[in-house]
Amino acid sequence: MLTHEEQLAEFEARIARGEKIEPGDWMPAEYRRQLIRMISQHAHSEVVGMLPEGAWITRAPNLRRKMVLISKVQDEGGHGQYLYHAAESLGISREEMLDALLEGRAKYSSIFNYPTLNWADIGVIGWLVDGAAIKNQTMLAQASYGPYSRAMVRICAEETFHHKQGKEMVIQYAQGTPFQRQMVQDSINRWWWPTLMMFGPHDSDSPNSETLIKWGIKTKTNDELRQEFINEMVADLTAVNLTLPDPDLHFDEASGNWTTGPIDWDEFWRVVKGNGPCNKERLAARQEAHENGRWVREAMAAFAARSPQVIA
Ligand code: FAQ
Repeated sequence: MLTHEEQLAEFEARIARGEKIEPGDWMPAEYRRQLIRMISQHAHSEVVGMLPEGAWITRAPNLRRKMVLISKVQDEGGHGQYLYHAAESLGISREEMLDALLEGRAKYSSIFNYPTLNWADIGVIGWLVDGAAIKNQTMLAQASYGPYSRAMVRICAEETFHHKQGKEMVIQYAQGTPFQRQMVQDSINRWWWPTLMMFGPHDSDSPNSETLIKWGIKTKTNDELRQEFINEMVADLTAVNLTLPDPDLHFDEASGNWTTGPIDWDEFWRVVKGNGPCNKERLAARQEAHENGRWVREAMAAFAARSPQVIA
């Protein structure tokens, strides 16, 4: 029988060797807690993330755009499913996670509390928001917890398609009519700062990063990922003659990085704490969807009770 210290040493040695930790394996309680926290927040983000884009399905300008958007929104729902399953493998139930979301106790990504005000927002979400999500999730595909890392591999493949369709739209509108150009620039102006906030607080204000990095859940910090994203996006957006809403943005020769002005962390925390532009609307939409699906859950439960062998 190993002592706790010996189990911990063996667990950390496995992570150092690059082995995946699987659901039945021994793991410290704090590793399990961190993963449940992060994966459930991530699952909620995917599901709530369907709302801002879903609002434009009926207003898509043509059939091709409508089909792509429906398929993207459906993918996000599927990502939520993979992630809820990954979290369930750690011993939390789907009901517990959904109750926390529906009662307003759970966090989900700040970005989805902003409104989609024009059609170009759909392209900008694809290029910027999915771009930021992919940057983070490509890292998480290396996470030490097997079910999370495998879910990320699959999700990243689909997010890459989302990213490309967004990029195609933004480039087309940036080179389009004066109205299209103005529409896409307005969208960039509104989404740029909230997208940078998606990466989370600066490293000095990120209480979870140290533990996540120690146990191989994250391999890069919030600021490292944000900087990589900024460097790529400034180059890409300026190449299509779009501007960024930051008078302090400049290239720093010494570090080789694009440096932004200060991020408005008061706004970030307001949004995270439930007081962003759309928090109440998003929560109400999820509550309504949950209520409308009650009969499906009840029918499934009744069917399972009558025909357990079919369900098995
Ligand atoms: N929003 O100590 P840290 C997507 C919270 S998926 C809200 O730095 P950590 C797909 C954080 O939870 C996008 N809360 O935290 C899509 C913590 O609070 P807690 C979602 C935030 O975990 C695209 C506190 O602040 N992706 O977009 C945010 O080390 C298009 C202190 O922060 C993921 O969830 C935030 N932005 O780093 C769908 C990826 N940032 O829990 C539809 C997985 C921080 O202690 C359309 N998650 N907080 O009470 C992660 O990588 C990390 O959890 C971070 C935060 C990077 C989000």
